[in-house]
Amino acid sequence: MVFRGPVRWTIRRRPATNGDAIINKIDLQLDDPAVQNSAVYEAEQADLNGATADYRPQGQSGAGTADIRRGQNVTFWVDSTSDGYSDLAFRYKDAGAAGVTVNGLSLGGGLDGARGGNWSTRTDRVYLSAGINKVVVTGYGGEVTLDKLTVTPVQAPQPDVATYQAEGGTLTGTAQVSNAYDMVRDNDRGTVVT
Ligand SMILES: [Ca+2]
Repeated sequence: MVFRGPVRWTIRRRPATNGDAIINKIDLQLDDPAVQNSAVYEAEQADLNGATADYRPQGQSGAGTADIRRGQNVTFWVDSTSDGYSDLAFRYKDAGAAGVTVNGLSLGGGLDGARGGNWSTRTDRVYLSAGINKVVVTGYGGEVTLDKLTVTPVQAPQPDVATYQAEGGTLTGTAQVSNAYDMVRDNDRGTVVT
């Protein structure tokens, strides 16, 4: 892994710590948008089941395309670093129709409507599981020329999370602050309210 730009390390210690600090974990967040960019899966490099790789120049991405006829399919193994939504963009053309499944679930509609030899792109926002996801394009009729699948993770908005420590509140009744609980760690300040 290559880090670009400044890296800031922040280590919090519990107030009761004396001597050496013990680091439980370090979280790294990658802020470089260039690294978090889309992943491109060329159809001609996918698993072709009956579909044919076509390397004729036709304005495609990469070296070629995959020609898909009825009953043939192309399988992409899409890697996702986490659970969440991604935009799947299929670039295709020619007079045919094909359906798409993601992890066995069919997407509504299909790849069709491309006419006149022009490239079209269909984009679907789908939920991917962390790890490997199976995306299959299956021909329904005619011939679909599939160029590539582009996968772009949808960046989740950062939640506005505010943390209020219990010991920072107003104590009433028999409530009192204690630091006698060693299991309190990570995001806590080492004290609890009992
Ligand atoms: Ca291609």
